Amino acid sequence: MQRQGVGITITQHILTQQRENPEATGGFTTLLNELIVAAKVISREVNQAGLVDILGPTGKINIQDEQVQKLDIFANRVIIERMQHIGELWCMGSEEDPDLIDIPPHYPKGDYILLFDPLDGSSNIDVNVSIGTIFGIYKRKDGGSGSELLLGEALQPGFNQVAAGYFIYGSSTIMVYTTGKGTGVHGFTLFPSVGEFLLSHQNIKIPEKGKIYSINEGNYLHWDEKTRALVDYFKAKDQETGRPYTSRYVGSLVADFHRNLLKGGIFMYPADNKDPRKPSGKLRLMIEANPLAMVIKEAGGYASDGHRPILEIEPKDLHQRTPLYIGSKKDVETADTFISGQGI
Ligand code: FDP
Repeated sequence: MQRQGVGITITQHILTQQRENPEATGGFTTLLNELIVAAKVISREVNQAGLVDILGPTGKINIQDEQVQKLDIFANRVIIERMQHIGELWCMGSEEDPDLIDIPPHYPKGDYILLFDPLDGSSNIDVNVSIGTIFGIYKRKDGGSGSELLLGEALQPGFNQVAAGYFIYGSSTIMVYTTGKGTGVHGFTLFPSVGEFLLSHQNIKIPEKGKIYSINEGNYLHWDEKTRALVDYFKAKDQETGRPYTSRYVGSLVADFHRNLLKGGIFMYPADNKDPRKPSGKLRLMIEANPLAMVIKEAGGYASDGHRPILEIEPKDLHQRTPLYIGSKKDVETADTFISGQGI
């Protein structure tokens, strides 16, 4: 029953889902609850950006060859420190760390694997544009019984995720998550005065076809002809198919994704020849693409690398990159037609 004047809290929602699953032990609920606490701490710090000395780069370069911002480091540390003690995790993997992060020996271990991007869209930190935390949760592969931390146990295709979602630190702080299998995608908004995430977006469904295309068009000259033809298609005039689409690109994946999830449309980060070390584009399969692909699938949309569903890609590396086309089902199918076929 909904409590008068408060609404459904995220904890209430997770507990209800747990009760509906007879096999649930409560461990997963503990895991999500602790992640939510970490996000509240990050949200508080993001809201203070500019007031305290947490803006700006540290001068360090992370393993993705990007400037590490101070808030990135803070968010990474908060998540690791909050999650390592709960006794539910086998290990973690972060965008900021080259290798899997083991659980310190003085804490108990569990069977879940948490992969996360602590602060996505970090180039937007200094300019008050929305940023976010992305997470995907897996279970240790069947048969993984030894205590040694093996990368092979964590490298699983996205369809093995048991939950995925993101927090967006924007005009308000919102958490969107799904546990898949038809349970739906739900959004919760942080009520600062209550200190709780309250259900604000129940069972989100993305329109089958949208009107927005999101891509960094400054890379146009670095794309192959198929990619250029695809983007030209969305910009071309055609009344019957509702073109031209509107262009919207924030440059924070989580913000661009969230807008398109609610309004419909397609986000694209294709392969390009900008940097020979990153021929598959910029985004990471395990830490960015897979969690959002699980969310979009559950919301009725689709995610692909232009040739196959993102969720079916067998990962070879924790930090491997992938082209990403994600959003309304029909728009992503159009992208596939251009990228892997002859176009329309
Ligand atoms: P950022 O480098 O600011 O952290 O994956 C990182 C990401 O942002 C995404 O959030 C965003 O969609 C993309 O990179 C932006 O890349 P471009 O600047 O190349 O458009």
